[in-house]
Amino acid sequence: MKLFVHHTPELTPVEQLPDCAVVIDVLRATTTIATALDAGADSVQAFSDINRLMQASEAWLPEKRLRAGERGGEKVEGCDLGNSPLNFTAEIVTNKRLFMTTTNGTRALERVAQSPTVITAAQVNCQAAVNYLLEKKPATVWLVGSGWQGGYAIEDTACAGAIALSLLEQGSLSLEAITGNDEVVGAIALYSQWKNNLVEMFRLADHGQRLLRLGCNDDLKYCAETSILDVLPIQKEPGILVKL
Ligand code: 3SL
Repeated sequence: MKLFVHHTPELTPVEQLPDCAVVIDVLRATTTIATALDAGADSVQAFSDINRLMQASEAWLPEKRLRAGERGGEKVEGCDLGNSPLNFTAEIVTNKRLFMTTTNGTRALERVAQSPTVITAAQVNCQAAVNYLLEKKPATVWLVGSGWQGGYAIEDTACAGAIALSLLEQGSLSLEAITGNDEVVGAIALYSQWKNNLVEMFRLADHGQRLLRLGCNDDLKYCAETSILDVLPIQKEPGILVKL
């Protein structure tokens, strides 16, 4: 297994695809996706464009769908929910399809949607992603961060590092054997430095600061919890994720 870390959708190569793409948006899209599927949502359909989301969701009965929209950290008008994972409770999401658009995470999903396998990871379900990779052993794995509007997001790279480090430790693999690009080594170093204080790192992060200004302190704490959910979102057809 060779790992490649790509910090943002924009830095992700366009002329090739991996055997398995792992899309990461710790703050907060892939945390929300894991939380919603764990809580009993039927599926998550991701859109980068709000108009396409509104159109596609019209075909579903209102009682079977939820529209979740976020731009700039805030809920999009006309949607049922924003992107705070804490709002995706069993009471609200059970048996519903979630139609979701976010600033960056859904764009990252779109970027690798044609890969043979696409899964999503965040700190909250990091171990589930590691278990899947250790079991399936895809030859090439891209850990794709969502970033923020084309820029780097430190929390996504730290999560990529958490996955890479767990693969090394639990798969008895050597760093040399799994490293596909320099970013993998950097991600492991970053996670190793902050793994005991991820919340503090999130509070320093650009997007963490943005969320704090919006009053989302509890979201940061929740998003920093490691492997509390044993759920793996996997793409069953382009743009549609279900629980494995
Ligand atoms: O950009 C995204 O995909 C979102 O996760 C951003 S936010 O955390 O909802 O603000």
